[in-house]
Amino acid sequence: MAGLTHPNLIVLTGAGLSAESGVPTFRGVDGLWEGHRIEEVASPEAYKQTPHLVHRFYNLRRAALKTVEPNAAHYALVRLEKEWPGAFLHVTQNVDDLNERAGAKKLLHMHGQLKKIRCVWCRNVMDWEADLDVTTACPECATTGKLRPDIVWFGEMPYHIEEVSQALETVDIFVCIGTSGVVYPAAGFARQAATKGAKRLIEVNLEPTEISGHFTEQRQGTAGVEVPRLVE
Ligand code: BJW
Repeated sequence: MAGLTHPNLIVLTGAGLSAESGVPTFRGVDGLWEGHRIEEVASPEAYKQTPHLVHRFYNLRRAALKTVEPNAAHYALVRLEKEWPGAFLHVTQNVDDLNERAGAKKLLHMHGQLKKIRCVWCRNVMDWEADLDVTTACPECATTGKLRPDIVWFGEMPYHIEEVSQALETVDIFVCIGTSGVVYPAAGFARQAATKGAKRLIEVNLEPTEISGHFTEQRQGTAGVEVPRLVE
């Protein structure tokens, strides 16, 4: 994939990366959760109005992580991370831990992680594997009812934006895998990369997306097949 001697590479991934592992995407045919759109369960307003529903949504998904494994695309990205001659950054919108389980190190979770929780009272962020509900007390400050998934909901500021913006300044190659390109700010990264002078912009997806027009190359197919092929 290289061309320049030490090109800077950014990989942006979305739900399509983990789809073949059995993690449902948000906007596909299986995109509704118990009849709810993601916007109805992933916002501060939803959490305020129906905290039980929101906790159940995240408890089920946190528990489901135990039943899934990384796929060929996760492993191929780790190979790329290890062998890439220039700067490498993988920015994922995914909240699962499949990249880490495949061995990823240079990874930023911009929408948080299912296996982390946060106390809105004492602000501590903690690793968490069990179920969470409105009666759970914070292990750090003992306050009850202030723990929430450490997930970036609609209307909240995604994590690591400064770091990503800086990397976009000097990006040479931008690869986007398995995202529908409808959720900002991530949906704007391809356009930003193009504006900053990235020479190759590659999109891997089952189908054209809202942002396909910004890419110089399309790899239409499953991430499990197309990502290892791209990395070879
Ligand atoms: C395959 C495949 C296979 C399948 N192989 N491919 C109007 C205009 C612009 C912005 C806004 C607006 N109104 C509101 C906003 C802001 C809002 C937003 O973007 N809303 C849009 C819906 C319009 N954004 C926010 O609120 C964000 N914060 C923010 O903007 O703060 C202000 C700010 C300003 C400036 C700079 C910085 C900040 C926060 C967004 C938080 C998103 N959170 C979620 C849920 C939480 C995580 C969780 O519970 O899991 O994150 S929403 C959900 O969508 C999740 C995902 O990370 C995110 C993106 O989804 P993704 O990954 O693209 O999945 P899908 O399902 O949409 O697509 C899957 C794709 O894979 C498809 O294309 C398939 O074809 C493909 N695929 N199988 C390859 N095997």
